Amino acid sequence: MPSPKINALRLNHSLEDLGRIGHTDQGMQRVAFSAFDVEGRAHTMDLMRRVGLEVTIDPAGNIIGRRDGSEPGLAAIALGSHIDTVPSGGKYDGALGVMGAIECLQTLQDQRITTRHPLEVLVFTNEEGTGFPHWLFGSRAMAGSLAAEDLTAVDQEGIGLETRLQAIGGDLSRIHEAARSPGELSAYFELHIEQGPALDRSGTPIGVVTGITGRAAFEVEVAGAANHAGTTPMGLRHDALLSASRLILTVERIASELEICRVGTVGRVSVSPNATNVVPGTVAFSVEFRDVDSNALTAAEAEFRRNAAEVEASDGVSVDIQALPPTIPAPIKPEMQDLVAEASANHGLATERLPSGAGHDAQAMAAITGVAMIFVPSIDGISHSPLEFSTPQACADGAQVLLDLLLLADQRE
Ligand code: HGY
Ligand code: MN
Ligand code: MN
Repeated sequence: MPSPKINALRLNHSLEDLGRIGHTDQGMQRVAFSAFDVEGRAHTMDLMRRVGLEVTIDPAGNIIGRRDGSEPGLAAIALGSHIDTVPSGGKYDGALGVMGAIECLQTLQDQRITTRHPLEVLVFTNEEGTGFPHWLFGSRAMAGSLAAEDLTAVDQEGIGLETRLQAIGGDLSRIHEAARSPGELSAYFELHIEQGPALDRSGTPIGVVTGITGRAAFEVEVAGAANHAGTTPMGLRHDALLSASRLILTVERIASELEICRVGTVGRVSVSPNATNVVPGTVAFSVEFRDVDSNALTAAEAEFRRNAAEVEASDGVSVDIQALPPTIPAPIKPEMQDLVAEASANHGLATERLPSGAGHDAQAMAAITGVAMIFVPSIDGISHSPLEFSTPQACADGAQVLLDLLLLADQRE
């Protein structure tokens, strides 16, 4: 029997509607815990209720929409992603997975289809980890894998998690109640834009994700000596920005020339006192290395720390390196990949198997259930930018495959 068809126009309208929340001339600003994020969450919960979901918020602020199945003893099949964006980001990253999941539930409701398994739509808190620098926060809380430093962190405004979580209906004092045990969920499926160039270049409509990258991230502070820019001889300076620049070039060298890991990035830098006529006293910057191999991340960290010790000795500065909780790579089981390929073939959609260079909530959820990810093409491979774009057809193809995937899993498990 042919599977039910999602409504492509309705899906793309819901993407446009959500895309207006936090949209500015500089791109999407729906950063986690911001007023735009609070508004986007309220909008999304309203949509979830309209498709018959019972909506709750767990202590980590994750939004959980649940619908019973015909066999209540079965563990729920979950669909989801995130709606928080990076600053000046795009309107498809995360949003497609959430709006696609809601469209699947709307289609089932329209066609009066009840699945055997209960269904859940999950909207995870602070996937990006930009405002509040600990990414995959909600999904790691649900997977029971938060570290102590996740709970004591403060964001760039010096505000802690307790306040931020209260603003979105979470509760830090009960954070560990967000954890769900293995077996509570039957599977977790995530539709997402590729955020890279592979599918667009090959003209393939659906990506079957084979694994999700790991990440080693650090907050680095270089402390030198602020001094007068006009009177301080070059040989007597301890210029924190000069030393930081040497280390920033090292990050690039570790990933490119030395090929120790796949990519390395410094995305955020702050200089103090940040004045034209003052030799910089301190510089704080972010570092992240990514690779599907944990050993490569370990080697990249070691090389970075070795270079930092050299810069300390040569420049007479101190370099403090604080590691964020590591994100381990998550392979996706072949049988879950095959299910995505089968769901795609149901609609004659060609597939390509590829790893994800981006991190996703699915990699956290892999700790407690079987996961699968569906990618659709990002035009020119652009993401985390106002230029991020996926065509309405691509978004509809992805949502259709998500629905077929859920129905195949519902029949099989
Ligand atoms: O940064 C990432 O890889 C993802 O978009 N959070
Ligand atoms: Mn994302
Ligand atoms: Mn992202």
